[in-house]
This record gives sequence, C-alpha cells and structure tokens, in this order.
Amino acid sequence: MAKRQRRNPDAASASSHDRDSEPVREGLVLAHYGRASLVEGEDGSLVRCATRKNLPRTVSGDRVHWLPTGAREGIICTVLARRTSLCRPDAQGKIRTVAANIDQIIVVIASRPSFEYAMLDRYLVAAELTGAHPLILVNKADLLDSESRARLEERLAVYPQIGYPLVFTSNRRADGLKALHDHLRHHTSVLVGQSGVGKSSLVQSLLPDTDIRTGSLSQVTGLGRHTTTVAMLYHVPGGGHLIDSPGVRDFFLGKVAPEELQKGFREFAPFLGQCRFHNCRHLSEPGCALHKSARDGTINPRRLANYRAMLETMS
Ligand SMILES: Nc1nc2c(ncn2[C@@H]2O[C@H](COP(=O)(O)OP(=O)(O)OP(=O)(O)O)[C@@H](O)[C@H]2O)c(=O)[nH]1
Ligand SMILES: [Mg+2]
Ligand SMILES: [Zn+2]
Repeated sequence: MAKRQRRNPDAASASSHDRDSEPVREGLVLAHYGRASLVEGEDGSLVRCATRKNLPRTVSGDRVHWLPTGAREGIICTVLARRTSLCRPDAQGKIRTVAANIDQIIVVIASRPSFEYAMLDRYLVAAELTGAHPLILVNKADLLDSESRARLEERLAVYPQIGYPLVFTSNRRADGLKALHDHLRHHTSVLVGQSGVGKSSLVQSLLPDTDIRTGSLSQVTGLGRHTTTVAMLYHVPGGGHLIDSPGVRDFFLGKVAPEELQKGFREFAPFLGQCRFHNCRHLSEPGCALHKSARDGTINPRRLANYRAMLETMS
C-alpha cells in the first residue's frame, strides 16, 4: 500500500535533539540495515548512524538531522517529515515503508518469464496513491526477437495510451539505458518488481563506476550480496537519485477504501460520478459508467477486471 503523507505522523515527535548547543548536520539516508542507517552527510561522506530510540525506523530517501559520535559514526536525532512514502506489507502482513520522498516509481518487469498484469496494476495503483509518477520498464529485451517484442508491445499498449511511459531495456545489449537515464534526471525514483527481473543490474549499468555488490558501500554496510536485501539509494550521474529495492515474489496493496482504489486507475477519472448510483463500486451495479465504457472499449476491460479483483480481495 502507498500513502501520501503531507506530514509524517511518526515524525511529529520525530525529533529528540535536546542539546541545542551541538551543531546538527543534515543528511540523506541511503540505506537502513539491522539497527543502523547509512547516512550521507552534506559533504558526501558516509556515516554509520544509530537512531534514537523514540524515532521511527528510517528508510532510503529519508532526510535526517544527525550528530557525530565518532569517526564515520553518528546518531540520528530528527527524521524530517516525508513528502511521500512507498509502503508494502511484509511476509507477516505488517505494513513496511520501503522508501521515502520518492516522486517516480519504476515498475520493472522482465520480458521473460512472462509478467502478471494483476501485479503490474497493483504497483501502478500504489504509485498513483503515493502521488509518484509511474514508469513501466521492460527489462531483458535481449531475450525478445522482433516478433515477440511486437507482441509484448501490443499487450502493454494500454499503458502508454493512459499516460504511463513504457521503456524497454537490456543490460546485455545496453539498450534503452539512455532513455531510462533521461527519465531519471531531476527525480528521486525507486525500482520495484519481482526478484530477478534485473533491477540491480540496471543500477550497475547506469553506474558503471560503482561496484554496487562489493564496492565501497558494502564495506561500510558489511554487505556483499547478490539478491538485494536492503533498499539502497544511488546518485545517478547527470542528476537524480535512484533507489534499488529488494525484489518480492508478489506485491499487495494494504487495505484501501473503494473511493481511493478507483482513483488508482487514472483512466477511470472522466467516468467517476457518472454511474447511476453515487456510491457505485463498479462491480455489477446497473447503470455503471465504467462497465459501459469497458463494453464500448473506451477503457480497457482487463484494467476494470483488475480493479474489481483488487476490490474483492480487500472486502
Ligand atoms: N538476459 C538478460 N539478463 C539480465 C538482464 N539484466 C539482468 N539480467 C540477469 O538477471 C539476473 C537477476 O538480476 P538482478 O539485477 O540481480 O535482479 P534483481 O531484480 O535486482 O533481483 P533482486 O535483487 O533479487 O530483487 C542476473 O543473473 C542478471 O545477470 C538483461 O537485460 N538481460
Ligand atoms: Mg537486486
Ligand atoms: Zn460504477
């Protein structure tokens, strides 16, 4: 689930800095692991920070105030209010924030094996409700011949039609990376999607000078890894921040009210309020404007079916 937060309720009391005399420093959280956060100071240096007990857990993209406690060590005393946060339920169903202050969500699918529309739409709803721009990225384009690529473009054609950019990339062939790079400039973006679709490989292609698995960052974090276990923020050359997040087997929204859920499907907007019943849930009510639009092809029937499936699993 995703929440738009004007103010971070957790952050209302998210300051425990009582020693006014100490010079607090500003920082950006690159990653959170175990009990520590990897914070980048204003001068670009990396500091391993603990977080004061009464503060919320930090996530990649958080802006914080911190105080140094030793060489490359510090303590976070304030977590600044989050403009946006991307949340998802963990394996136990507990809602976890994955990244903060993002304005673009890049949903990565692989050309092979095949992707699921239902999950893609759940991600797009999460992005809409967060207030972040979604971008759909089809990676491993090298595995497609021209015929299967055309078929896949056809299957995904509805998304550019309703305003979501669609980019095909390949790390093997360095295809589409320039287009992706252009979309990243001026944004804080997060890569999401199933495990193994190639999110970290994309980061590696965009940042060839950073060894994201074994480089300096993992010396600080102590993590040498392949499958991504914690979200990590990277600076994109030419501008923009990019957060790599751990893949999931499936992605679910938390509980969302029906009035909210329908807003997660942006092409429904012109028809909302036109159903016979003002509180129409667009399931099987008579006189439903969305149902009529799906029948005459103005909206994509599969998208409406996915909306209904989401609503049914929530109620
Ligand atoms: N053919 C092909 N394989 C790729 C491409 N990009 C990544 N891969 C391979 O896909 C596998 C998974 O790549 P990762 O980048 O680790 O995937 P990920 O999405 O970060 O996975 P998690 O961290 O587990 O979420 C690796 O074996 C990569 O070499 C691509 O463009 N084409
Ligand atoms: Mg990864
Ligand atoms: Zn309706």
